[in-house]
Amino acid sequence: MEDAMKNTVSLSLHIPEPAWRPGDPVDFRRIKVPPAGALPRPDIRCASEDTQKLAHGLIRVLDDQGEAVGDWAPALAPEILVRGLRNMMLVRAFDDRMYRQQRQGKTSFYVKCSGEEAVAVAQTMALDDGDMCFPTYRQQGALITRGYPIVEMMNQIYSNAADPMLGRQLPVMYSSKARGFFTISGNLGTQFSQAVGWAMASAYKGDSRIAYTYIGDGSTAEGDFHQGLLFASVYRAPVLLNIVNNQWAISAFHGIAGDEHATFASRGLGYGLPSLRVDGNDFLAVHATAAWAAERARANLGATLIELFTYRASAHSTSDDPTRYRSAEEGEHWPLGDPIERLKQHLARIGALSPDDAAALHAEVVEEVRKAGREAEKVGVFGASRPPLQGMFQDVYKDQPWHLARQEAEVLADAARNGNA
Ligand SMILES: Cc1ncc(C[n+]2csc(CCOP(=O)(O)OP(=O)(O)O)c2C)c(N)n1
Ligand SMILES: [Mg+2]
Repeated sequence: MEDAMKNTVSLSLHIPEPAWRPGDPVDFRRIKVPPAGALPRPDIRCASEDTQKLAHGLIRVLDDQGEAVGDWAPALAPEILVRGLRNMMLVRAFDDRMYRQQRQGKTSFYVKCSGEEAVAVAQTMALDDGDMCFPTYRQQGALITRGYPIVEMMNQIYSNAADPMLGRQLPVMYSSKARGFFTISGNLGTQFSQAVGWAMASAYKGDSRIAYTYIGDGSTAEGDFHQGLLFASVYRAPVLLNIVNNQWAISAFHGIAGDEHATFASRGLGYGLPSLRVDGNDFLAVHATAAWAAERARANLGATLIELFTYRASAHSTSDDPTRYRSAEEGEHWPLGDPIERLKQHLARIGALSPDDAAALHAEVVEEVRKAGREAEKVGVFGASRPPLQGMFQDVYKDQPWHLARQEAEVLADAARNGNA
């Protein structure tokens, strides 16, 4: 009897590994890219289980020729699409410049969102300005789309005397109450449950504003993600819950966060949430699905989980060298293309923007970024100028506690003695 219960094979642990490492050939054939327009757009009153195919498939609107096809194709005016293109171009030009500035020692740290611009830009354009964004460090596109001055972002990146965060945040961790952009936190995942809490409060107060939030593929492995989904489902919180699956979490590939057997979007089905998996490099698909989820939230139908399937085209941050863990050719082989090039192709096809006009638009945003850069650099770059010393004591507590008041007085007296005030 005892023998019969013994294992006949020795156990082995499965540790997910990426299909290739630097030096290996790149082969993205495992990624199934369904034709654009193939998936239906259900009624917003649909149940979670009606979205099974949408959670396991991939919603796409733009086909290979740049034509918008299928039920999800949004009826957007060409001017709005051109504005979307401009916003994405501006984000990319901003990222490129700030990355270079870090290499020149003008800031300590920078994070690009190259290849993922459609995610924040298209969604923010699909929502109302009063809706509250709970971003990660890769959604600078939301802030730029809402018209926050890029020179203010640069002042923060340079940690200079005009830094709107007064030196209390990392360079890229922006915050803007006026633009409905919740303070970015370095503690991954926290914004997910905070967004759900904010959305619950909005509903509890009978307000009309909804929330939208983002989490990276790697960060879905944090408990905050699951807590967020549960509360959002139980209380039908009016919130868009986005997973940005850019395939990498620094050097860890998506499989280690658990998408080898089921898509990230399908996590939502277990919580009874309608769930969509979307081509994140397709501006029209991102816009259309966000608008659908927003309509559900505004009709008191609750939260939607959206996986935005995309590719992190650049390094994780200026502190990272991706050639050490992924093939340098990966980006060229990415099967879903580039969001800016795809929207440009569509605009040319519908006769809304010629390639020459697109080139002029690009030159215009590069100049806009350069001008803002000059203005910020006049105030000072990292090390040459700094936020006021008192800044670190401000806005930390509503009423300053006695011990901080004492520390502030000591620091200021010390600075005055040393001529650093
Ligand atoms: C709680 C926590 N754990 C770990 C880190 C370190 N860290 C910073 S970014 C990052 C990778 C996140 O990857 P992902 O969630 O996929 O987002 P992406 O950077 O790809 O946008 C890690 C592990 C952190 N900041 N916070
Ligand atoms: Mg990631």
